[in-house]
Formats: sequence, C-alpha cells, structure tokens
Amino acid sequence: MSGELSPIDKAKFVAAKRAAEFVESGMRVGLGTGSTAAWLVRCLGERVREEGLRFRGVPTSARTADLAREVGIEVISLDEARWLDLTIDGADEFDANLSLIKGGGGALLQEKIVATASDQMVVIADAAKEVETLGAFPLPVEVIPFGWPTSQALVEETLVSMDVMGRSATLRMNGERPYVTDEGNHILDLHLGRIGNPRQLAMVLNQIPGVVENGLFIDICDQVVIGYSDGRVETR
Ligand code: ABF
Repeated sequence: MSGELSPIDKAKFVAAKRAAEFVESGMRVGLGTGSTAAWLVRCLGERVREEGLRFRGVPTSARTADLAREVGIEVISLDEARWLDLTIDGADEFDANLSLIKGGGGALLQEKIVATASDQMVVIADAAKEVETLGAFPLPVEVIPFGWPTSQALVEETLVSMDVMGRSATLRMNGERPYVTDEGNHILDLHLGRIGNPRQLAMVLNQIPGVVENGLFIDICDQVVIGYSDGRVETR
C-alpha cells in the first residue's frame, strides 16, 4: 500500500500505521481529515480486510466519509454514535503541551466536535509539524457567510489586544470564489506568526459574532504519534 513514498509521505504513513493499531473491534472511532488521516483510513481499511477488524467510523468530512466507505469501513454519523472511544486525526502544528492548530484542510468544525466527543484524541503527524510556539501556520477561523467582512474586521480588531505578532485575517479562496466548508461557511486564515496565549485567543475568537469555531485545539489532544521519514515513530 505504501509503495515508493516521498520522505514526507513516508513519515505520515508510519505515524498513521502505528495509530491504526490503537483501534480495536467494537470501537466507535472518529476519522480525521487531511493527507495523514487519509493514510490512517487506508491502514484501517487494510485491517478490516485482512484481520477482520470490525469497528464503526465517524468521518469528519465528506472526503473522509467517501474514502472510508471505499476501503470497507462501516461509516456512521456522530448523531448515531453520540460518543466515541477514540478519534485519530492530523494537525497543522502541535506544541509541547499538545495544543494544536488544525483546519488547514478546512474541516476544523467537524474535527473539533468529533474530537471533543471522544474519550481519547490521538494526533498523527510528521515531525515537521512540531513547533515551540504555535502560530507560524495561519490559524483558520470558520465564519458564517452572512457579513463575513464585518466578522473579518472584528477579528482583526480583536487581535490588536492579543499576544500575537501578526494581525491580518484573509478570506480563504477556492480559485475565484470563497472557500466553502462542509457546513456552508467560509474560512478566515489569521496570519499571526506567534501565538503567545493560545488558550485565551481560542476563547476570545469564539466570542465574536459570526465566528463559528477556530482551529486552536486546547486540552483536546491526549497523545501525538510522530512519524519520521526514516521510518521511526515516536509517541508523546
Ligand atoms: C486535518 O488535516 C486538519 O485539521 C489539518 O489542517 C490537516 C493536516 O493535513 P495533512 O495531514 O495533510 O498535513 O487533520
């Protein structure tokens, strides 16, 4: 399945493969979104086919749902599952406290709901995602389409009083049009450079009218499985 992989894909693959071993028959498992999570879904599909693993997966995006069905995983909605044993997902950045930036792939809202509804949340990532301070990766903030320029202005105004370096919030585009999430919303990417107090920023952003959710995951992740391009895997 892994064939000849680029170094970065090899790192993602080995992290995903290790985390796929955490899934046991009978579990309800949140399935993340993104290229690392796609490796996870393929590895789990392999276990379903080859070992007879039986579990139910709750996807965090339409993309992941399609892939999961394709590889033979039983897919159920969060409404059906209500609560999950485990969620495994990728991330854009993680720090020593296991705080995360997520949402580069545009699925942060479902990802946060599913991860929060899980007993355990495991992040799978290549080693390049580890940072000392969050913020080099643009922080995604999901906003409803109605009045998004006003929400953008309110976000930028709010950033003035926060412990961050940059202050601009740009609308994510998909070609000529604004990017649309699975929930029909838009995404503002916040170019912050350095986030001094992620916990405070996460709370303040969600108070702004029009903001649905932000990509800071604080106290949600329990473990990170880090993959290296030489095939090594480390857990934190
Ligand atoms: C999802 O996929 C996101 O929250 C994160 O933005 C992204 C990571 O993508 P990749 O695994 O492709 O680097 O988990």
